[in-house]
Amino acid sequence: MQKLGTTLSSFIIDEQRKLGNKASGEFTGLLNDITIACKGIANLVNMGDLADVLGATESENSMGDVQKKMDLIANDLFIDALENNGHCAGMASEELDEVLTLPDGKPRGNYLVTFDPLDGSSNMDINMDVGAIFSVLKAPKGKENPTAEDFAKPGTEQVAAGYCLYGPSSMMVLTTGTGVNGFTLCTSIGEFILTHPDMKIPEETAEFAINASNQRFWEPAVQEYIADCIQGEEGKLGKRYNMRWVAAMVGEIHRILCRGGVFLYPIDERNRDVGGKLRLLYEGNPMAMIVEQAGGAADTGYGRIMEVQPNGDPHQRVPVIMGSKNEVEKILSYHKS
Ligand code: FDP
Repeated sequence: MQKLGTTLSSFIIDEQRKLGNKASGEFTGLLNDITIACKGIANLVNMGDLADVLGATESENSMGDVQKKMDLIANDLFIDALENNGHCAGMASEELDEVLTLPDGKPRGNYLVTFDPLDGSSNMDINMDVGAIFSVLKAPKGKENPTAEDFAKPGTEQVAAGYCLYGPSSMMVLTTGTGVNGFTLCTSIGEFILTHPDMKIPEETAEFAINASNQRFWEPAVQEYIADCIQGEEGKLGKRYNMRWVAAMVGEIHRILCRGGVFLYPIDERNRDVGGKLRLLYEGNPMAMIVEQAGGAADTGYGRIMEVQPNGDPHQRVPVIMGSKNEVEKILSYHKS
């Protein structure tokens, strides 16, 4: 007889049970809300043009990115799943200018959630990988409407982080601070099933991911490292490298979790004033927690991403270098020298 395996809900309940009578079930409920949003998004992403979700809108987000139709739909699905069940006290989304206050009368929970509801959305219209990234923080006690200041916590204070990859299959990858586990969506029963227990990033790699078209804008340390990778066996690093660029951070990090590698979105001349391209709260911190929990490293080039002190702007950006531990350390040695 075919077995169903461990579902994401039963896995989380089991994890919480290990905490004994300290667990109220609220955290389990919160992760369940996020899972429901991701299932809703997976369904529409899979339907593509049949669900009329491709193409751009006329609006831009606070960073000046043109919003895709599916950016807004995914954002609404996250909000809808999180604002009604009393597990969450406030949200911050890459697609919203300000942090979101729950409507009056809705029950408040003990957690704050930040999310990028559709990461890599420029892949949406070409039927390539996209994803959702989320991070969970503790909400301030007794505060009806948390503000941006309450979200300004370093990544070390996250209680959970995860992403959902919408690729050939949809996968939820989650950490609650005790390792990383991956679940594949079984579309016939509508459940995420544990398929990748205790994911670990190999420490060594010879694969890098960077948008090479930005090469002339990078800092000297990154220019030098990539030039040495391209030199292969003849270069200082003494081995042949491979390159990949999915153009969706979720896809890059998933590949790195599966077979190792490094992903770089460094600071460059054009984004130096704003601190980089990727967002600390929606991308940097959650992915750094996942990568570190899987045995990798995540750094800005100048320090651990999860120790960056947020400045209170929910859209703060950060340079990103993450993946296989020994390779990240190698890149950091270029920064030091
Ligand atoms: P996107 O703007 O399409 O949402 O979130 C930023 C991000 O994608 C990352 O997911 C991705 O790795 C990167 O930007 C792609 O950047 P390029 O436009 O430089 O390819």
